[in-house]
Amino acid sequence: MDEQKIEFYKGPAGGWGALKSVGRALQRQDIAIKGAKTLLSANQPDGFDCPGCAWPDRNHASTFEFCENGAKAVAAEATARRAGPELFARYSVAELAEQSDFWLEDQGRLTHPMVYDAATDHYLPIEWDAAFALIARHLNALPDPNQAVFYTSGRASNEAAFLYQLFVREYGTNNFPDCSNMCHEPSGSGMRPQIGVGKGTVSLEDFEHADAIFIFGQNPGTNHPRMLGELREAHKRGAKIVSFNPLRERGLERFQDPQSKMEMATMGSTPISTHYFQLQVGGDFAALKGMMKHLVEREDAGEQVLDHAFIAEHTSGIEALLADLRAESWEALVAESGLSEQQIRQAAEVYRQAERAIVCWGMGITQHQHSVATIQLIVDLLLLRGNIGRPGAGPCPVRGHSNVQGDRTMGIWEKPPAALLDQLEKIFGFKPPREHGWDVVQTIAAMRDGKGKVFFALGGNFASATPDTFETWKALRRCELTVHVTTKLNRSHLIHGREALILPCLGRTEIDMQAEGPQGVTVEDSMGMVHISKGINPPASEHLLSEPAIVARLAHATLGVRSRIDWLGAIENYDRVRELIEKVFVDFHDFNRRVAVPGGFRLRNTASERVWTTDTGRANFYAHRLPTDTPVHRARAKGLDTIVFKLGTTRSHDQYNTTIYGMDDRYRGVFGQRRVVFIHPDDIRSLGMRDGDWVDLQTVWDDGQERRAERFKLVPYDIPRGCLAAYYPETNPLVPLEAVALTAGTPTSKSIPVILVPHLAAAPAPSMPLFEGATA
Ligand SMILES: Nc1nc2c(c(=O)[nH]1)N[C@H]1C(S)=C(S)[C@@H](COP(=O)(O)OP(=O)(O)OC[C@H]3O[C@@H](n4cnc5c(=O)[nH]c(N)nc54)[C@H](O)[C@@H]3O)O[C@H]1N2
Ligand SMILES: Nc1nc2c(c(=O)[nH]1)N[C@H]1C(S)=C(S)[C@@H](COP(=O)(O)OP(=O)(O)OC[C@H]3O[C@@H](n4cnc5c(=O)[nH]c(N)nc54)[C@H](O)[C@@H]3O)O[C@H]1N2
Ligand SMILES: [Mo]
Repeated sequence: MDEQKIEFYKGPAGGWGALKSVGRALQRQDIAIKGAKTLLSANQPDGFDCPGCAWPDRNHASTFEFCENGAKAVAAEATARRAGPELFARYSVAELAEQSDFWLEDQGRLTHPMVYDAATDHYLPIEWDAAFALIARHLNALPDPNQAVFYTSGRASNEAAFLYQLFVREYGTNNFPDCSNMCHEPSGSGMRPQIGVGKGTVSLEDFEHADAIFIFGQNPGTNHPRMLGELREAHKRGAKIVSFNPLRERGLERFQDPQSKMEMATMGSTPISTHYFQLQVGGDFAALKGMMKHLVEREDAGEQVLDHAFIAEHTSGIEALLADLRAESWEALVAESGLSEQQIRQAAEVYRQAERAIVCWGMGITQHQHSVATIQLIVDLLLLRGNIGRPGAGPCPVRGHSNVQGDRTMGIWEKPPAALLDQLEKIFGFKPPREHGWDVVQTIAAMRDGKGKVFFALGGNFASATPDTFETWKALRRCELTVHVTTKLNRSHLIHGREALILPCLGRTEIDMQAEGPQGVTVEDSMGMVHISKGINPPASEHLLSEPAIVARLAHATLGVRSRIDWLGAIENYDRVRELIEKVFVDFHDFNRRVAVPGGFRLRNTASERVWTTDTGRANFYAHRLPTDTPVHRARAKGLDTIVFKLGTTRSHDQYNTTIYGMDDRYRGVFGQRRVVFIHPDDIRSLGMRDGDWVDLQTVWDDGQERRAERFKLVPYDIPRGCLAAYYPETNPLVPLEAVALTAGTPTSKSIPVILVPHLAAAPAPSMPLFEGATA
């Protein structure tokens, strides 16, 4: 294992550090020349879509855009390592479960479909047809299709996602929990009633015109490295970049562009943020209200701040918002945001002085109890000055998984709009279920309570990504059947139902050969651009099937002659799947032709045209009272004799969600380890503890259940007092299942009320190794 150390990182984000790190990643995966060639095909017009993140490509039709974490994601998939039947013959499931998450994925690509054998506690190879027959038998035996659930992770292509929702709805349920439920769900829930679309309205060109870019709760240096290129350019032409983040994140401070020969040769770098506001975890709500209050005060003092013409022509509800802002007290806004009145006014002045403004946000905004309201305040702020639907302005929720936005567009949604169901009925002639299905949290509760019996996952790592880990594990273990379509071995395959299958699939980087030749799939990025993705590597094993093929063959096996759809015909050539997509969704007209153009096409976004498909036919302002009833407020009101902290769980630089690439978090100065908790030095002293002490984190909750994550090292950090940060997924056992964003159901992974207690070396080890290093 690498040396464990904590060392302040002095360099800029990007630069040579990023190049070195890619070299190591390729070496780890035993990739030589092939890897380099694979990297050069990422985000090329005739290559595959990078499986890293959903940030759009600027030069989709020209040069390769270097991105460290994109390269790591590609290397992880194109690895030369294999996890074949020998691995499963050598280790029982109980033995595999003893291994860390890092070790599991590090075994490499899965090569054969596997079935769980309870008699020996081993996974054994199974033929594809037998696997599909097994699933079909379970599905057809359920008295009610709503006892089955179909999870999706956001890497699935449009084609796979479309066929999947079609199959599941023809089968008879809307139980579509997906990773979006844990991610940007509140963005859609907030914006849809407000501006008529659940997506951002900006495109990359808008970044060239914005005078100010606000970034709330995002760490692009790690999670969207290519976004730094846009921010760097914006900074260079004098745009103001304003970050709101409790932690000082390196990538939001300085960036050395590996694409710039000049910066690389001279060790130069470009500053990113012109303003950095280190607010309290969850303080954005109050900060946003404060910014708007400042604008209204200036307006009331006789200045022309608001865009009255826009407000009059395009919006509804301004009076209630203004009244609410006028009544709000600065004292409360300061207390809740953790920023001074002057800081809030300063941020608001940057906004006021900008002719055109963009607001970006990520998980720091979406994973709280009041996320939906916070997002509506962001949109209010934009609407006050007409910053939607003109160049250089608009909301920009920055999505995570590379096709998470496309999956939702294709109908992966537990709350499908009636219009989609009508359309499916009209075109395919079956009666889709009308009742809404379960989201992620509802699915876990339903399986735990015995109401969900068959769990099928198209990608992802449900057992590790979800909240309240042990409740989730109980839930999965109560299932009659669990099935995972996957590229690599992960925890979810070991926390299985009475019967279980692992179905290995092709990755994005691989050639997808079907009856009529090699196929491409399509994806939609965070800004609504749809383009084709074609693999270039030979498949990791000859036994792999593509995701569309798995879905189609399963549908054929399950529905048989009952079905109105020619499943096997559809996958002979994915053009046929796209023809079905275009029949259902008008925005995909001429799909095959338009996606054949290098770079693809942009989906229509009505809000960006100032067409408001809302209940009022206008953009709606929403007024929201400052909340004082969050779990953290309640926990603090208990009067415990120790500090109740607000814990935000976050990603390290060496991970992709639950996939751990390595043990370093370079920009935060953490090396060789992950069980750390970032804390203000004065809080360490107040607790009577010292740097480097080992602590357990314990959730303060009302249901009498103990939620504890053990053995974390205290790391003094530039973070506000009363706040903590630690990595996900190690901290997921701390998130109570019922702690969700109001109306969106998203687990509140960024604001968990916790206390710290000294870790007793003698404490019994957890019964199962909890993620990497837990038992070290
Ligand atoms: N390399 C890599 N790329 C990824 C991923 C990955 O794991 N690795 N994951 C992908 C996915 S699915 C997603 S959703 C995105 C996630 O990308 P991000 O949205 O950047 O996600 P996080 O790392 O969880 O946290 C973001 C930031 O929120 C800050 N924060 C925490 N609490 C608060 C708060 O209350 N207010 C504010 N203003 N900030 C807060 C944290 O300090 C952190 O800087 O990235 C995608 N891209
Ligand atoms: N505490 C806490 N919890 C969180 C979050 C947080 O910030 N804090 N973030 C949440 C967010 S934003 C998200 S999006 C979720 C992520 O939840 P998921 O999407 O479920 O998790 P991932 O870790 O992205 O899934 C990784 C697995 O996907 C499989 N995989 C990779 N490529 C492919 C492919 O091409 N096809 C298929 N079929 N499988 C593939 C691999 O087996 C890999 O093990 O986690 C959420 N959970
Ligand atoms: Mo995500």
